Amino acid sequence: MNKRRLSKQQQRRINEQRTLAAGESAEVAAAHCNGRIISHFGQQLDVESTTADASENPLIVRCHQRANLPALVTGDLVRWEPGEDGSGVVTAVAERRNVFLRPDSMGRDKPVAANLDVVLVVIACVPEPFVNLIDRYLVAIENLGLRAALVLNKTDLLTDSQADITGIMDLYRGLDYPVFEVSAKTSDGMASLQKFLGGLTTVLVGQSGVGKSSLVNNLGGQEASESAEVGELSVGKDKGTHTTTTARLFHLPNCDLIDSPGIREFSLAPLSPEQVCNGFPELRRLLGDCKFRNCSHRGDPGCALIAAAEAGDIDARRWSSFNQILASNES
Ligand SMILES: Nc1nc2c(ncn2[C@@H]2O[C@H](COP(=O)(O)OP(=O)(O)OP(=O)(O)O)[C@@H](O)[C@H]2O)c(=O)[nH]1
Ligand SMILES: [Mg+2]
Ligand SMILES: [Zn+2]
Repeated sequence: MNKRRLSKQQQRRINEQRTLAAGESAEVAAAHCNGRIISHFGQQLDVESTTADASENPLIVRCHQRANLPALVTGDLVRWEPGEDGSGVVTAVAERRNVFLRPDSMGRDKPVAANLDVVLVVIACVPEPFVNLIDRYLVAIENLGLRAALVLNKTDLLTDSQADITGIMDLYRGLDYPVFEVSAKTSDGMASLQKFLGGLTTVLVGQSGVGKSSLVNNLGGQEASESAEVGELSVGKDKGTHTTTTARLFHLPNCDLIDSPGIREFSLAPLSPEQVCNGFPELRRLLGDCKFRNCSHRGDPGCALIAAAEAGDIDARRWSSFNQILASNES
């Protein structure tokens, strides 16, 4: 036997790699796909078949992925083949339209979900929200070219002493982010959130315990075929208990939602001063006005950003988180 002749299987693999290496547009590559990743568990993936009748009766197959593929995430469009034991194998992935990344505990960027229309940053009256955490999310989202929206959940728990929380929401409204104030418990405000999400694929992100999974369940309604697991806050500490452990895509009557595991900290991967500016729309528009093109915005003469902040044109909370993020990138 001629050893240099490729087996059919090898030939097919090479063809697949060629398809990917050619850098096809997402549409063309996606046309070759027959599945979408709806969840992943370590080395295994749950792939939903997107071929005929799948919307009527979705076929979900537990798959492995070929070793030559990059790390796949929920929302990825893939090509898969049935295996011998009822499981399947993912053989190719479509070019991603976009991907939401966040750093792991070692500071390395890890993909969370792909092919998104919106990243919904969820905060709640409990656990207490921080402008700085919201801003770090927004900087990451803006720099990935994704669209951000904000939800304040648990408004049923809002007390008179928490007026600053509604002030925070007004701050982001003033910056033109879509902002919603809701209660997944009482359904207050949910109708306008549902309308906004219509027809879109959205990933929900935010601290553990803010109610991301509860929002998914509320939006899924009574007839939802499956629900996301919800966990109580820790007793005495009002902190989330990391109930959701993997990003999972839910098909809801009018939209697709990806529930993601909550986090305690969101530290950004290293960014240049320009990238940090990019994450603040009210500062981004001043960028060209600094005296020096390579202005660090940290005390350089003729800095348009500092001038605007000193003139009171930039909200003090935002200016403080901008400087914190710049400082964290200097070390
Ligand atoms: N009072 C009130 N409690 C809520 C609301 N939404 C969620 N909760 C409660 O908040 C707790 C946490 O909810 P989850 O939905 O598990 O929060 P999560 O953001 O998915 O948390 P992780 O999966 O750990 O990231 C649960 O006890 C929920 O019942 C709300 O609108 N009002
Ligand atoms: Mg959850
Ligand atoms: Zn400057």
